[in-house]
Amino acid sequence: MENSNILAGKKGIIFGLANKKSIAWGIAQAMKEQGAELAFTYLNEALEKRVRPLAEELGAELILECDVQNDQHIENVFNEVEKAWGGLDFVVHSVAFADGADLKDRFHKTSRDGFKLALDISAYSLVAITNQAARLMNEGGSIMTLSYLGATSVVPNYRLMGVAKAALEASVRELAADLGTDGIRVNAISAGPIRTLAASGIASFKTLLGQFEERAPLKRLTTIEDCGKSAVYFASDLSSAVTGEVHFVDCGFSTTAL
Ligand code: 0WD
Repeated sequence: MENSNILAGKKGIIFGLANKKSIAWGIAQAMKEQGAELAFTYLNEALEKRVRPLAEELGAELILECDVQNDQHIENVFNEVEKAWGGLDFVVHSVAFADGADLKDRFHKTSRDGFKLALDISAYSLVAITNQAARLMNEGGSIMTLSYLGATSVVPNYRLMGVAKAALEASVRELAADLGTDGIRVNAISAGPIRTLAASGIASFKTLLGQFEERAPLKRLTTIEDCGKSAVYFASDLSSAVTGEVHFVDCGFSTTAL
């Protein structure tokens, strides 16, 4: 993407970078190119080894541990952001998880614990993060998350994650309504299927990609760079009147029936 400093002077934090295939990496690169200053979180020590060099490659100084199931971690992250920056302009929530066992079996066999885990990490975490982020967004701000078509339609093998994404999208609307008076916008980017670590938990993903490419109006797969460009729009003032929205970045796939 051409560098035109759309995000010059803006500071934001990205949750959910795992490696160079992550959607969060496409978003981080695009935002950096447009002049944003970025902070990152990593899930645990094992992931820190992979995330820290990537974050440093983009000039990040704040690189913090955050398991989004842990309220103390989330609070600590935003305390550190407050100390370093005093305020915050945007947040990227690019986190999801479900136990593989709960994605493989028939949906009605989903366990209570598996359901709670998937909804906690993939949907509630947006609410918990927004709660902390909002107190630092004194001049308004933009919060965005990543969703998928499985939130509103049945996609083969997506199962429990579809339910989690439905909760995530409903949370986007509620948060947008709640925080509008504070000038904080909350939106979701609904990405087409992309081969990442998270996607490897979905059975027959390769078949899904093939069908997607054939049916999508643009006749190609979605990339992390596509997501990055839309994320720049959401973080910037270009989307100043857009909130509570689920924005498809999927080569048009969601507009087709067959
Ligand atoms: O096709 C796809 N890949 C699509 C992904 C299509 C549409 C949407 N999405 C969504 C995902 O559901 C997710 O919300 O995009 C978001 C990012 O996913 P990704 O880039 O596809 O996958 P990945 O690179 O694996 O990043 C997700 C990361 C985790 O990676 P791993 O693979 O280690 O689980 O979410 C993070 C973790 O880094 N994560 C957590 N972070 C903090 N606390 C937690 C947690 N408890 N659990 C997972």
